[in-house]
Amino acid sequence: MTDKKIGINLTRHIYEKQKEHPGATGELTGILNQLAFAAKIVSREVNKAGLVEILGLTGEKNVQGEEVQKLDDFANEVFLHILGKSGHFCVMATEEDADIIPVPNGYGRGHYSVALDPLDGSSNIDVNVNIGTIFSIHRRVSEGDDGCGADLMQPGRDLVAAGYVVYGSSTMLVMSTGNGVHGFTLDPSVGEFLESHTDIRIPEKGKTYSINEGNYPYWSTGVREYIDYLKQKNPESGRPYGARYIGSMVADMHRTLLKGGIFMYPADLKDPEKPQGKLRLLYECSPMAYLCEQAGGAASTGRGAVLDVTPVDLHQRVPFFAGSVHDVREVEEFIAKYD
Ligand code: AFP
Repeated sequence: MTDKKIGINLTRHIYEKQKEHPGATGELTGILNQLAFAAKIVSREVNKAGLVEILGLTGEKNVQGEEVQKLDDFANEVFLHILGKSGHFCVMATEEDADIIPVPNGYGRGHYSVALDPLDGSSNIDVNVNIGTIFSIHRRVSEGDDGCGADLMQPGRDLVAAGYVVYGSSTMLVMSTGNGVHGFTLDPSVGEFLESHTDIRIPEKGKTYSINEGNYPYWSTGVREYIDYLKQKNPESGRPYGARYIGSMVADMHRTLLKGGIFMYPADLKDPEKPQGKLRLLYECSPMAYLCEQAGGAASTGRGAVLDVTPVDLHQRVPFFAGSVHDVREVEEFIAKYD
């Protein structure tokens, strides 16, 4: 029998990567297994969402002031329950909770912190469009028993692992532990994530741009000039670019990782309360930036690498431009020139 016939599951992949690091304790393997387990539970619920009483709103708003969907709530509970009791973490944070989340008593504290967007793109749930989970894992920096905010508020450059799960035409887990980016597709018949995309590399230059163009009047001159430029006819440089925008970061970034191009959520003047755009640093931009760099791409705030931003707030937002190196450098040039 060959690996090709049976497939390599996530556990074996992580185990084999771990063997390349003689000092590894196996804790990261345990973490990724628990994340995969939680993702399977959420995937199961997402797949039958139209059939059971789980579509729609809970009637509450989250810390971001956004309407909470029932599935949002469910995914948040599942991830916190499973990760909180895994013994691997000292503290957690999610998009749904204003403050850091302590690990429940009686389950031990581990050497890592985790920040999560349990169900990103949730406004797409009710219309059966792809949604996802994003996770980022840092090694704890505090001492003592319980972890604290400092364990979470670390630059993306110091991540030890990050990834996402996309609940789409199939459920896929895409992650990196600093050795490239690898994708695993859930085989529901055996209940395992099987390696399907080894060492994902972003093409150096893309053909598509991905942005909510309805925000055009609210962007800076540099961003507007860049988007106008992408739409000009210039076959030698591959323009005009095609446009693709799902409005679900995981799905838009998944396409960008596999096919290249650029995904953007710039700063805009639409909402004075969100002058830095919409996307959150800790559990959206940092982990996606980590994956981009690991796949040979780039991720920028428009003025520097996202991974170099030191967080000052748990739910901080940053402008985000990510994907093919050529395209990210080009938007940076426009921003430097016009803004
Ligand atoms: P929701 O979770 O409210 O659907 O927001 C999704 C998201 O955070 C991210 O996944 C998208 O890329 C982005 O917002 C879409 O925002 P716009 O609707 O403003 O384009």
